[in-house]
Amino acid sequence: MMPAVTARAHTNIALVKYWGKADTEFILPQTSSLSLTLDQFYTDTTVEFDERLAADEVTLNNQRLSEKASQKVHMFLNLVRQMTAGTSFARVSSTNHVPTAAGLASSASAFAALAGAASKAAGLNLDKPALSRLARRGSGSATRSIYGGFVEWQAGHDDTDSYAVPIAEQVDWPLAVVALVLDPHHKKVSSRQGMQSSVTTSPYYAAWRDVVAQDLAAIKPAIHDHDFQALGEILESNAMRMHALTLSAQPPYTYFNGDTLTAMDAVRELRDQGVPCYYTLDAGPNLKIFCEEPAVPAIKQRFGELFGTDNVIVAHPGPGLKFLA
Ligand code: 2P0
Repeated sequence: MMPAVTARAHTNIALVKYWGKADTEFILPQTSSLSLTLDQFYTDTTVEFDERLAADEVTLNNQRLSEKASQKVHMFLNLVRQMTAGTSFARVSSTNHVPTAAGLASSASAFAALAGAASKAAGLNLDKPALSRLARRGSGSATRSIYGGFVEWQAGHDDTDSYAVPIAEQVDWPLAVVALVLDPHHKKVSSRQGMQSSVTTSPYYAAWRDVVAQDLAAIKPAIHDHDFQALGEILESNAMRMHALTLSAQPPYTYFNGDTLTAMDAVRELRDQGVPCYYTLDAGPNLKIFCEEPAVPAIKQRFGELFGTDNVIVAHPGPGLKFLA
């Protein structure tokens, strides 16, 4: 039996989004993307390979997952076994540290933590680019969660050169992200299905690729110069243009609900009142509002009034993958 290994990875929020694959088997993206790793939401995962097991055993938040629910984990462990020529099955135990029912649980932190724990438990000693490539095979956004702070996933051309690079791991800028917890009223289209439908059916997809190239080129100097207005304008328009790919798909769909539109209006009103803040959102209704630290109280107060203080969570830049003792 090999020793158990525990790894912790934080989730990330993309400022320039990944929304579409060039290769669905290897999870190669259509474009590069750029994110900020967040301190508040993370996953701890322990992996132990044990030759006595007859199958992989996967536990999430102390609940044993069914064969079907653990299929993605099983496939991921097969990749690790291929890399080591190992044959043992593994015991995987994972805990998501995200507010219950917040809709913030993320495959990003899950597969980044699993990549770390499973590879090390199998006796591999992967460097960060190799860990990022491995995490990518589980979920695209996990590619970026190997690093802390601002991170770019460079699309690359194939499995060997599609991985994340840190832009600024230590964020020396008092940024905050106010995350809203808005209830999804309808069954959501998974990111995986949604982005594929955008690639194959949205007439705007080619324009999206251009948008991403321009936004990536412009956001890096904004990060370097701590130019909050430039950063905010780019991340907000990039999010809206990503969501335009859902509205323009066939069949059309949206991740927005009524609360999403109310919250977007409130962000614009706050800006009009002189509170600098900009929103982004992923494949769900929850806005994440970027601001600098002095603006946090006004934003918390306004969204607490609208949606309840329990539904407003303040996050900050977070760290990359760590191994726990
Ligand atoms: C992102 N999202 O850049 C984008 C923006 C959601 C909106 O990556 O199919 O779970 O596992 O690669 O990474 C969410 O999709 O999708 C995502 P797969 P993933 O963060």
